[in-house]
Amino acid sequence: MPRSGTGRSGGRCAHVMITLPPLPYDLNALAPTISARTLEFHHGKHHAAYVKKTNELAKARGLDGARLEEIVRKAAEAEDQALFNQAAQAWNHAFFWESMAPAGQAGAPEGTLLDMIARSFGDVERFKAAFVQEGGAHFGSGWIWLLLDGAGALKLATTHDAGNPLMSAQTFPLFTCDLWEHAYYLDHQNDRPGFLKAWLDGVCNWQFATRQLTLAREGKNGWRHPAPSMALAD
Ligand code: MN3
Repeated sequence: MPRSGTGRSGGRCAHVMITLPPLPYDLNALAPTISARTLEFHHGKHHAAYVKKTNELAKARGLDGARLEEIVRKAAEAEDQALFNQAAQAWNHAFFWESMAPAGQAGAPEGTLLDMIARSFGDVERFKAAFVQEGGAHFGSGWIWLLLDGAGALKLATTHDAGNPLMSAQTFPLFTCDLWEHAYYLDHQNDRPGFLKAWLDGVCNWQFATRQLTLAREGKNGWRHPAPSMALAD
């Protein structure tokens, strides 16, 4: 088990822990699409709980100190649904925060990304309609992803509950949107399609998607969760 240089401090062991990444913007930066109150609970309660439980379960499984991507993969391989649910949700939420930008700073599809959207969906408006339709039709909790597939085409996919594309070498996520009711209910009530439309038009981070696409095309790793760091824990 990894230890700090001192190993122990005040009777508590130092462990290498997954940390809750801070939001990359202010709590009110995504309003009115996502209110400060939604973001405060979503990040500070929901996401924080997934991180906490991931650390507890990873430690119990001897995965203390592993990167989050590795924990997700090992949990999936071991069919450890309890750990997979927590770890994948921790990863999905961190990726989701990066998938958004404050209104006015979100950019628009340009260049290669725009060309690929046109090739895969017809045009941007048809892409948006497909995103709202697929995300709106997804039954229950989950996520919608814009993916680059192994053939070099863009496609939309939804996953249930904590599911994510990390297990597939054939798909590379460009962005995701949370379809769980806690993501939109305070602001949009049951109107998930309305939330998805506002999300695409207002806060979808096209600059992040462009960066992911570039990394994928260069054969590099995409966005990774911040490395685990030393923390004091019981
Ligand atoms: Mn969520």
